[in-house]
Amino acid sequence: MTPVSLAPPLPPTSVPQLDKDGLFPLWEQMVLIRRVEEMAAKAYTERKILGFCHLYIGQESVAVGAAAACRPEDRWITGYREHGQAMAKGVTPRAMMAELFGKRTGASRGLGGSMHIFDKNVHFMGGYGIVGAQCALGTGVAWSLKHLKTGAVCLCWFGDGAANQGAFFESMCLAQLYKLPIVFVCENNFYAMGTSVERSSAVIDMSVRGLGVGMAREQFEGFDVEHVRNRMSAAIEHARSGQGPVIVEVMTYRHRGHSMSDPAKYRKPGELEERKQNSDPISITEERLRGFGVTDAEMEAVRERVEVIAKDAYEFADASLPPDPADLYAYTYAPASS
Ligand SMILES: Cc1ncc(C[n+]2csc(CCOP(=O)(O)OP(=O)(O)O)c2C)c(N)n1
Ligand SMILES: [Mg+2]
Repeated sequence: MTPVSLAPPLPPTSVPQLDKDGLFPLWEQMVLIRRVEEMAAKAYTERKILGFCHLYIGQESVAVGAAAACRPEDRWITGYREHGQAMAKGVTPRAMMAELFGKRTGASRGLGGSMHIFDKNVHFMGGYGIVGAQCALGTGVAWSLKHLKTGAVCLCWFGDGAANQGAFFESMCLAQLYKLPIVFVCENNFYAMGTSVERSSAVIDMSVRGLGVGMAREQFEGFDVEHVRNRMSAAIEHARSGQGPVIVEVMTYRHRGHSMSDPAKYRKPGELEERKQNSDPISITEERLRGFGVTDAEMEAVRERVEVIAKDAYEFADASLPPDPADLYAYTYAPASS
């Protein structure tokens, strides 16, 4: 019997530092994601969007930084707080908003809604409403990627609450055993619905859960989009090179409630304001861009462009038709192959 192997540390990143031209589009993408979600919040209050709606506002740097570290063929699979991840992976604001509105032009043809955005064309393998379920599904995706020798990696996203689910632990065991090309990305936003991590977990560094199966792990702050891109690059390179999976825990914070119907009585007084002031990923990147000499006028021009795209998404969704009732049972099972 060989002794238990300790997980290797993640290597330093090999990607070059971003200059102004590299950082600017990442900021622009974060601004777009936020504005489209603000538009979704407005549509929700107008009852254009029904059912659940979990906003990603405050966490944009995590998805955008991760996307900057990925190749287009890499797969993403995630939970229900997925609007930002979907757009970062390439789902268009129109397809996303139309899905939220439950329209046939939506990414999932209006049959999925906010929690079930899916877009095969950009390898976005879905949001899922069962907490932790995506870990098992993502492990299956990674299994197929390995056996089809695609060279692609699966990013499997979940929250601090999902890190207590049995499916997550079981998935880690298999993924490590078979050295699958998967990065488990735990977005620790400090709360699972209204329960803080301290109240739900004895060990609050979720990434150390990987050590039990010998998985490479790391925990880092996710408010600086470039830092996320660097550490995610290291994790993805490790998984892509065949060395096996990685678990990264990205510390982040959501500015909005758990969902649109959250009374939000569980935060400490002043906590949200302090976080918005000091840890807002968009403001942090804005400061860095100013350091590169970017002017307020240049940023304003982007905000105006983003406003047009977000409004267009809203109007497109509003004007689209609902799904055809004849399609009620379509897409539940794959068509039988002939
Ligand atoms: C298996 C299962 N248990 C419980 C729920 C109810 N539920 C929905 S969201 C949620 C909290 C999950 O929190 P976290 O994983 O931290 O993700 P976050 O909402 O913070 O992004 C719970 C318990 C569920 N959807 N599925
Ligand atoms: Mg959480």
